[in-house]
Amino acid sequence: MDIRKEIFGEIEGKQVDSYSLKNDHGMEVSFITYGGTVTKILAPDRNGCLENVVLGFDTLDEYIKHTHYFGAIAGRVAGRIGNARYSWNGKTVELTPNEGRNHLHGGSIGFNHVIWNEEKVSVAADRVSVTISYYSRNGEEGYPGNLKVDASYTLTDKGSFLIEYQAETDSDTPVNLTNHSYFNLSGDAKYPILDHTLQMEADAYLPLTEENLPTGEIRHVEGTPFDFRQPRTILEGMGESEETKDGYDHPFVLKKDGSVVLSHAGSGRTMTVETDQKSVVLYTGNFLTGERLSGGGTAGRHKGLCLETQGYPDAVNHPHFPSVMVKAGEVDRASTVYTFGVKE
Ligand code: G6D
Repeated sequence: MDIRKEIFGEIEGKQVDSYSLKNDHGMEVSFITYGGTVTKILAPDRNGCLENVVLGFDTLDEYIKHTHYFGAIAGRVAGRIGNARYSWNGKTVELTPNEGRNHLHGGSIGFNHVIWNEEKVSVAADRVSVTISYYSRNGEEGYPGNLKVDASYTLTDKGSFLIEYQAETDSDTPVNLTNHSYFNLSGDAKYPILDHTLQMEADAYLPLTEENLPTGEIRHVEGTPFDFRQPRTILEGMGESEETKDGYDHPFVLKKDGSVVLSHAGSGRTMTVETDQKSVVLYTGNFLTGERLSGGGTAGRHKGLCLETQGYPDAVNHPHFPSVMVKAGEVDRASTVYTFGVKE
């Protein structure tokens, strides 16, 4: 087990570092302190060939310039908040409207655009871990309360990558953090993800408005393109439905302790996602443009898919959704485990 730390660049005189976590079987997870962005996950295929299974870049400048949140932490609140506002205890809170009239992924300078600080590095026989932190000040993007956030990235010797968040605030505020990695198990973004097989323990999904906001309905997946209770490919799922003709960008309601399994027949790679979060947004890279990626591949429509484990989007405006509000003095925790494997 090993951790390597290097300087990745600097922004206005502030250093951005990169960390590479390695286990004893060649698997590697790299991330940078800019946005807590996961830049590389090397995972073996059925022949033991290690390739990058997330979309990423080689330079800081490319991460600063692109608008697709590749690999980044999304927050203070991931997803959209309608009309960039919500009410709490009789007060209306106005947030930054950074996508039309709505608020997306924490605003114009969300957690993906800030430099996180190293808190702790630990190396054990079966895992290596780095914890980074960010102090989000009261009023940032309109959010109330000073929020201290820790994000811990851990790689185990069994091929699991854990992302654990911990947040504490001095005033009631919504918190909904996720990681926005685009996965592509073919390796180095060689092929689109339409042939990836997905199985999700989710009986329901949240239909969306024209603005990609939840309508408030919680709809059963039976007989819909959102039924991944049995494994099927993304393309099979999309079918001819109007809702999914361009791909998916939808929240799924996970069953308690529900998991998600993504696999790619061509490489034999599998990825199992387990989380304590109540939903997962499946986004199939419908709006990706042709950025040149590390490893020589190019981004582009459906060249990666996100499984953004999180609370329900726009929960602050839907009282019947599970709340994402964190009270002053409370500690909010969230964790997701991505376990990589191969199948014959
Ligand atoms: C688009 O609608 C999608 C979002 O879900 C995604 O997170 C973003 O692109 C990167 O806005």
